Amino acid sequence: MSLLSVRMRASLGGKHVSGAERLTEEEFLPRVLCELLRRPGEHDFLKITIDRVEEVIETEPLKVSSFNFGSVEEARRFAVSKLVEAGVPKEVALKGLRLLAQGANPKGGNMRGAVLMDIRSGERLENDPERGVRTVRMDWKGRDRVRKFLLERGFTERTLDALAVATKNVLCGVLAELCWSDDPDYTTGYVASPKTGYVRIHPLKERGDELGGRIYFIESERLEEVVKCLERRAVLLRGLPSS
Ligand code: PML
Repeated sequence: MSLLSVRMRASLGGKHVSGAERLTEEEFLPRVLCELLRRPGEHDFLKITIDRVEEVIETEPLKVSSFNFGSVEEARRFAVSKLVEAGVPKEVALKGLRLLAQGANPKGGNMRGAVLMDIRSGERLENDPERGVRTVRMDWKGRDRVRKFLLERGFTERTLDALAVATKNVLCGVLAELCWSDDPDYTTGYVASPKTGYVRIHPLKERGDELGGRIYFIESERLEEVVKCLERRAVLLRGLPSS
């Protein structure tokens, strides 16, 4: 099946404000473009990249579970326990958590992409620690139907996108992921892994906190192969999410 990969990035005053990924058949491209152009809110720069992908892998989404806590501290403790369940040594999980909490960009603040962390030693593996790595070229088959399904059950559009990212990551060899948003108003994050599925955790940060991002725990020997898959392979999620 030949599909088009469509990527949108928008920023305001040099700061990233919105991004989106779609895999679409050519006949639906005008509709997808209109939707992506409506999405970013206030911005002064917007870039859309389109390229054709010849090979697409289909997979089912990770199973979803949700947990609510009374404080960020409790929620973070739970996130660490889920990372440990996924096979991350506790000290490495704590290192990942601290990094996200203090801003993983060595120049301060957030990174543009994800941190790659060796699951055994906690060493950072990305070539460019400001940019990190981006999971791209993934989407839902029947996106509108899945979106409606999730929104009706109290999930958000962010869950739709993040579940696609997390599922593709697992397929590419990411052994565990920790994520929370850099949006100061969005405090739900998640841990994802083949073992735990997609575990939504609330609240992983305080409202108003602008720090966030993603840590991918991987085996350093597989670095090249994992990055190539995250950046190049096209993945379509099929079916509705289940718990
Ligand atoms: C969820 O609600 O399922 C968690 C989504 C995390 C989104 C992270 C992001 O968009 O930056």
